[in-house]
Amino acid sequence: MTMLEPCQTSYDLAARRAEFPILHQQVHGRPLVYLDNAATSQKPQAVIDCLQHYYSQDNANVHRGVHCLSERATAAYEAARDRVRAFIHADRREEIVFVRGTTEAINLVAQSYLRPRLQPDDEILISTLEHHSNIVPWQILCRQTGARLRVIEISDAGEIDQASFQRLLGPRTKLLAVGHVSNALGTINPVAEMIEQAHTQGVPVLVDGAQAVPHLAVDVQQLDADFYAFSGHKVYGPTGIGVLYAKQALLEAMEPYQGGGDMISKVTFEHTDYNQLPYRFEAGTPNIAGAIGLAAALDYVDAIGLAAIAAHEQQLLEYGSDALQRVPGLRLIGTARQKAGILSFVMEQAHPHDISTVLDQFGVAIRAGHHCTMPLMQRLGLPATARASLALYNGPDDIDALVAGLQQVCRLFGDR
Ligand code: C6P
Repeated sequence: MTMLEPCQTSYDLAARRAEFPILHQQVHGRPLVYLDNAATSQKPQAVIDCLQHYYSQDNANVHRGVHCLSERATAAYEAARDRVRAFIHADRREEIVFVRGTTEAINLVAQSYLRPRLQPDDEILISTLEHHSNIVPWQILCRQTGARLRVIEISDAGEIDQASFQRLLGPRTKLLAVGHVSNALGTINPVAEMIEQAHTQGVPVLVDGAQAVPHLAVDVQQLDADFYAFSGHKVYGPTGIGVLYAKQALLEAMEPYQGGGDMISKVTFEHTDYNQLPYRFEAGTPNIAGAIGLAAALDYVDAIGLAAIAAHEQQLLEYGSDALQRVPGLRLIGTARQKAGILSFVMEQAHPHDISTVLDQFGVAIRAGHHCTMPLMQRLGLPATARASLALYNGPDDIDALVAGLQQVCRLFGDR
């Protein structure tokens, strides 16, 4: 197979890579090629420095102390909330709830918003593409309330079947919960149109934005999303921090599902008055450093610009799709017209886990498995896929290294 020409771009890839210290190492004697960004992305020096500064200069609990460190920590934590608000274009800081990640955000909506509003035979609508984090919380809720989970079909290319959506959206639907970008296939779903459609029937919408926020500019007001969830660690921030955006009127009408410190304004043994928004939903000491680190990550992304990042990644996605399709026996899984950041594939010669093991010997990190989308894999008739997922520091040379590793898979497991 001939190597492809690197794609032409004015994007300063070398500068970007220089900002990520972890990338500058060898794995099994080869330069690390990190293509597992959908699982978690690497952290730029700016985020690492921010965390180090926080822990070495400002660390204290928030909203509690009147001493200097506590005031500094509180100011930085609340500034992080403002940063997130601006990043996703929310109207108000009260609409930004810090959580552990996308999973916790969805569970919060399930238990605090939807549970008290569900009757037996009500319906929750999701799609076949969903991550387990956008399936299981609704299943738990269905078991708790007698409601039913309805699932929108997809095409073989991995696009949501809009006719199926129209059919299933009805008077019993109490929530539509849909991913913005599929983690397993990379499909960008037409969430704005789906939200508009759902709203015509008075159905609120939760968008799982875990795989969208690192790749697309998100404007929650333009989308008119009722709830939007994402994780810090996929957008170059720390693990253990994430965001639930929710329209203020919805948050106002919700009961907290976790009780404890910080979410109260007054407690007696008889009664508790809850704190104002958004603290009502942030029980216990939050991940202060995580929130501050997330703000640094969003600053970093904004400084480069999501438009530039998206253009670079799209070019790379095309380059990667072309290159992979030339590998004998390889089939791309997920060929939607609108995609972001994901190259999922299977090979006739080898199981995805074997592919991943061989690639690791080449220093190439990908993910193999069901990607926490077992029902989707079942729909596609596959036990697993191999998945290369892109970030702003990947380049054509990373794809070339991936392809070189796959050629070794062909040699080891036999060409067709
Ligand atoms: N997907 C992947 O390798 P947490 O774990 O809460 O940060 O994110 C969960 C989650 C929810 N929705 C989508 C679309 C996701 O992709 C993920 C995380 C990772 O694809 C780990 S399974």
